[in-house]
Amino acid sequence: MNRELQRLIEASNNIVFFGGAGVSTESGIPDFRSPDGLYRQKYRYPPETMLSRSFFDKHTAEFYDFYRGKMLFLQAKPNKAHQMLAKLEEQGRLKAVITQNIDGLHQQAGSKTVLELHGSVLRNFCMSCGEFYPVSAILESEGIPRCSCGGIIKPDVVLYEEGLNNDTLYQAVEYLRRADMLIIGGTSLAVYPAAGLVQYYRGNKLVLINKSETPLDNSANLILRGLITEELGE
Ligand code: CNA
Repeated sequence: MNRELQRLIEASNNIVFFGGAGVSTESGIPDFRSPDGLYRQKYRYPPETMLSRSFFDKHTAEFYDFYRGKMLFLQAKPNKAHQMLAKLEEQGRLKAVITQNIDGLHQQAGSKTVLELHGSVLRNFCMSCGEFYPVSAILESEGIPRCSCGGIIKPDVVLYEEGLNNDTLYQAVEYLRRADMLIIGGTSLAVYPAAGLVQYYRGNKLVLINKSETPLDNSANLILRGLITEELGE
């Protein structure tokens, strides 16, 4: 772990971590905006379109082709950054992980308080009767995944044009308001309203770990440009 970051962590007991896709790239899951990210690849439509609610409603089969191939990485394992966050929580220093990720890797690493702003690929529901389905129901089906009642199964993932869960937002704001240290990592801070949440942190220990520039660089007390597993990991 970076020495200065370690010093700040050791002087804190109410840390919140706010992260994004960059936390999981070293687990083999591509992010959106890195040079090898999903947004730099060519598809028939831009990824924002293919991951939008109106695309899901109008072109459901095509949505699932894209989703199965590009959003589901079920073999991925937590990396050293996920593991360190779980350890800091176990030590009582870290109170919550607020994530834009939908991959479930924080929980797999042992984190307990994980606020998933954009949902999770691991939870799926029938749009007609509400029946729960594991991700295997999406992966193992062809075309449009259907419930036994005939309804369409939809991942519990927030698509573009959809709102965020209000309870999750409220909890995130509460954790951020109370935090004595905020570590932001692996996010371009480009996706709203999620990125706007970090404004609720009012303290003077704001650490940014990101390979590339972010709109918050000027406000950070410490900026680390290395890989998140090296800056934060053991
Ligand atoms: P983003 O916009 O793709 O930004 C990722 C940021 O992380 C970039 O600025 C990179 O420079 C940086 N980065 C990438 N790898 C590393 C690394 N190893 N160490 C340090 N920095 C790194 O992704 P955001 O999360 O900001 O955007 C929000 C979207 C992406 C959310 O809606 C997510 O649901 C969505 N997403 C999630 C996943 C996932 O669950 N793993 C994967 C791809 C996209």
